Amino acid sequence: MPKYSMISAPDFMPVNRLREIQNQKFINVFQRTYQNVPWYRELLAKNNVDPNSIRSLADISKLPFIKKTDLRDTYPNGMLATSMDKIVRYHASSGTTGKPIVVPYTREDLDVWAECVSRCLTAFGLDESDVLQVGYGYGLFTGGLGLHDGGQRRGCTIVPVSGGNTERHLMFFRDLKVTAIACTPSYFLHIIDVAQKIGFDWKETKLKFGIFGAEPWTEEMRQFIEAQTGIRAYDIYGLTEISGPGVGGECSCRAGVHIFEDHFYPEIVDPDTLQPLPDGESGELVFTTLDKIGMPVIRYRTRDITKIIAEPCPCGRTIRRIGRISHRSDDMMIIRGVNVFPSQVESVLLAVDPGLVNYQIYLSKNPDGLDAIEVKVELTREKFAELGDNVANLEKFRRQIAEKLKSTVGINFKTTLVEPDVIPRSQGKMQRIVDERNK
Ligand code: DLL
Repeated sequence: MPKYSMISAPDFMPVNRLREIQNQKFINVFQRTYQNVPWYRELLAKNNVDPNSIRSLADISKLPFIKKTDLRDTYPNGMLATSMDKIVRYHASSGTTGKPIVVPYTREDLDVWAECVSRCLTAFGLDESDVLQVGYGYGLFTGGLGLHDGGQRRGCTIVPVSGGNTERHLMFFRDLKVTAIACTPSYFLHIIDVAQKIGFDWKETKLKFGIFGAEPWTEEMRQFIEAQTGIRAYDIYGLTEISGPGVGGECSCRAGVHIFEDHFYPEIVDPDTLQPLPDGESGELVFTTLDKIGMPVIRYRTRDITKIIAEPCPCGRTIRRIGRISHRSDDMMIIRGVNVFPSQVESVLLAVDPGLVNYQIYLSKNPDGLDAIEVKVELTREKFAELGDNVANLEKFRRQIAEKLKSTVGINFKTTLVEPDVIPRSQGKMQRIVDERNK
């Protein structure tokens, strides 16, 4: 049995003990939220739920869900469940429309968050000897400060570069003997791109771990990143409303994301009927925060689509896993009746050529009012040098992609090849879908 630090011991707790803890914490957080948040009392009254009927975790399905719009509508402090003098920090998630969702944290909330990120790092294999460079943005976004505090808790040396400044990232990788980089997968693609342009040699670094999350990314993308740089890439998951990065993360088996269930209770529900789904079935991930003091949420709908993997993981962790988040329900495009996700497009492109990592999907309306979908695919420098001035070969390559998209996804994509450096790069979350339907 490998040696684990105290901090990761809860990951290996006997399941019945874990369920007992969840049960006790659930009753406590439910009662606290009911007593302290008038909005929640009204929600229960509107849904005819008698709070006395909630006696254990088995009763959770009697409770209504909390939606993203509820947090927006109660902006800024309508969901606060403690007094303001206990709040030591705010973070916010920026959404695409309207007001942001702001989340207040107490000292205890920050403590649980740092513990969970630290448990993720332990599961990836980091320890006190590691030098962790943080390339997630610092600020209201939880990525930067989340990895910073968690990495420090793990005892790593932190290099807080934040997003941007790509050449400085590369310089520090080499000069500060950085062993781990944490950033969005799309920003790491940009780092790889810049490294290639300036002739950076990855072998001159000690980089071993990539800690990637905050947006969906595919297995094919993992293989591309690893082949280019020689690191091992790990998935870290989380969302601001629940805490930030570190709601879950992979272990060395890399066969799903372990959820820190002693703090965040997961459920999967059918996004249409809202009925709970059995383990193994895909649906919307819902969380109840079991310890949150500042802004607890009970049955919060994440809009992330995944499934619970109940089988024990070979790593020995007893906390359950979820499948990688392939997409958010908001990112699902319905094109002529067919459900399409950006991750399907990504898998197809990378299967045709592992370098086709820069792409964007455009949605528009045909003159007849039907939805049209176009994928713009950026050629790699090598492919551009090989095909650039040969129109027939370019067309052949374009058709190869279009046909593979049609046969895999089931609809016709307008497929356009573009030159290197045309698709906008991102320092944070990459916008893969450009929706021009309402323009
Ligand atoms: O993205 C927190 C985070 C920071 C996670 C750094 C991991 C690393 P939000 O900005 O609130 O918080 O966005 C949360 O991002 O509901 C998912 O849709 C998506 N997301 C986060 N991690 C992953 C992942 C942070 N590993 C939203 N895979 C979530 C797929 C992810 N999607």
